[in-house]
Amino acid sequence: MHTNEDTLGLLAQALREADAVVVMTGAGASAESGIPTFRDALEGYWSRYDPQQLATPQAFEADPALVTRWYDERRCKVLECDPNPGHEALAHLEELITGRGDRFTLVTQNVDRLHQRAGSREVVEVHGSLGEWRCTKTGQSYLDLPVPFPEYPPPSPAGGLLRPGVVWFGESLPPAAIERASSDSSACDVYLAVGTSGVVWPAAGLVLNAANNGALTVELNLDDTPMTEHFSHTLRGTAGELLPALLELLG
Ligand code: BV8
Repeated sequence: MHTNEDTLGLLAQALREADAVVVMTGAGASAESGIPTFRDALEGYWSRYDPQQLATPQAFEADPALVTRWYDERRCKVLECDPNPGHEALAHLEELITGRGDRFTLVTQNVDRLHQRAGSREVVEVHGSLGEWRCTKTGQSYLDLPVPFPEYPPPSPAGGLLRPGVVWFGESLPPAAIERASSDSSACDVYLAVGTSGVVWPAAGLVLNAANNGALTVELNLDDTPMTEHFSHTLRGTAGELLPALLELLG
């Protein structure tokens, strides 16, 4: 059984030698920024809802006001939060790897844009973003609209409604994003998953692409997940502590 220290040393060495690196993040990467993880019991008024039920086209169809209010409140919350040391460490890791001419891809299931605010440049958002809203009538995308919306559901300038630019359960992932995530995961030497419960597909399955390519696969999480068995190594602890420690080792 490897200790965190052993695994950090092994991971740092593999990162020094890697030609291509993929990091996959989930809600746990943003937990230390104060953003509740996707499956943490929703807070306050929202605690009566199951996020998996709210994050669906059916819920939006049934009650667009409720669903758009939930997303707008999350959008406001995210804008009040800041990237944490884990986000910053991943931005530094990207600089290190790309600065020496090797490939780095950050695939995120998160919709909070904190990676970009921490300085990460190559971010593949496989589940969309709270910052983007789309007209239900024209499909037109609107970015960074004033917060909060004055009413729910927010009307779109084209006469339809605005829906959040996230991928709901039952919706396909943005083709370009999942294509990029799949091909980069299949071609990497190191695959590091940070703070994801590994229950949402197809994102959860990307580690299999990396493992099939003989990559070193590491799962950074507080606990085991249904995908733990597919990783060659695990780091157990918080992203905010372990990622800076990794960057420390990389100098
Ligand atoms: C699709 C946007 C075609 C919205 C989200 C194959 C098998 C089984 C089911 C399926 C399958 N293929 C498709 C499905 C159906 C479904 C699915 O996966 N269902 C599962 C849940 C049973 N998938 C889909 O519908 C996808 N679409 O495949 O289209 C299709 C369609 C229908 C049928 C077949 C095929 C679309 C999925 C996208 C859904 N949208 N988000 C929104 O945000 O509201 S997913 C949502 O969950 C968030 O994006 C979130 O990021 C994501 C995953 O959750 P996590 O990020 O992992 O967060 P979670 O809270 O779960 O866990 C946090 C983790 O962090 C924990 O492990 C915790 O221990 C750890 N942690 C906490 N603190 C820290 C920490 N770690 C480190 N440090 C810390 N400090």
